Amino acid sequence: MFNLILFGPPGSGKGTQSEKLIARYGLRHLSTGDLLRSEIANETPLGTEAKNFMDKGQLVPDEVVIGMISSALEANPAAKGFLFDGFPRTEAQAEALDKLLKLKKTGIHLMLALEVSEEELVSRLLNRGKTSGRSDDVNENIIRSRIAEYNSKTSAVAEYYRKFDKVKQVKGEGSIDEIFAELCTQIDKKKG
Ligand code: B4P
Repeated sequence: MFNLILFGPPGSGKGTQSEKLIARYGLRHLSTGDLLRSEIANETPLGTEAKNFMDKGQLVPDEVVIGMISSALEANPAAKGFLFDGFPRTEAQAEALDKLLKLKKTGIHLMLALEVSEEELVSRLLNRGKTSGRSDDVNENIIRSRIAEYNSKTSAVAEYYRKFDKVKQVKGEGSIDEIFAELCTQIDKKKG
């Protein structure tokens, strides 16, 4: 198995690059943002709870997203690897993911961390908000809250994986294809 985390602040290109990476490497894409938005669209109790946090630009509670990822892993026993997009976002989520993967006798092989300036993030997300219909993309204050949540709670997750020498930083500004090429270079190096 090959398990990859695509990491970075909101708007750094995780969703965009994930689509291309799963096509190239045949990994199963697990995006907690997409899973949560699907719960909201289906008006489930979990979705109703998550929406309260997402609309304010806050992280959804750990137990909710960990439970979702655990079910998604169970539902894909034959996957040849996973691409985790937007997860883990806290140290507690990282520890839980390690435990879940250990049960499957595997682990995280690589974290690719996209680096993008705050002004570029805000401009990309406001731009996406014009067409995405996402309530968390239309208001600059909410976008800045998401970036603040990332700085206070999520950026430490990279430190967690750095201890195990699993992190590669990649410049997330430039054309989508240039960034994709650099991500592939890092994956191919790791896979050997
Ligand atoms: P996510 O769905 O993960 O959304 P995101 O971080 O905003 O987006 P992403 O990073 O994938 O977007 P992309 O850059 O591809 O999370 C949404 C919310 O869900 C969170 O705020 C939180 O409340 C909740 N949540 C999710 N996971 C959670 C967890 N594990 N724990 C707790 N809460 C959780 O795209 C951005 C825009 O940039 C697009 O318009 C794209 O076209 C553009 N773009 C991409 N690459 C570009 C480039 N190179 N140049 C120019 N534009 C580019």
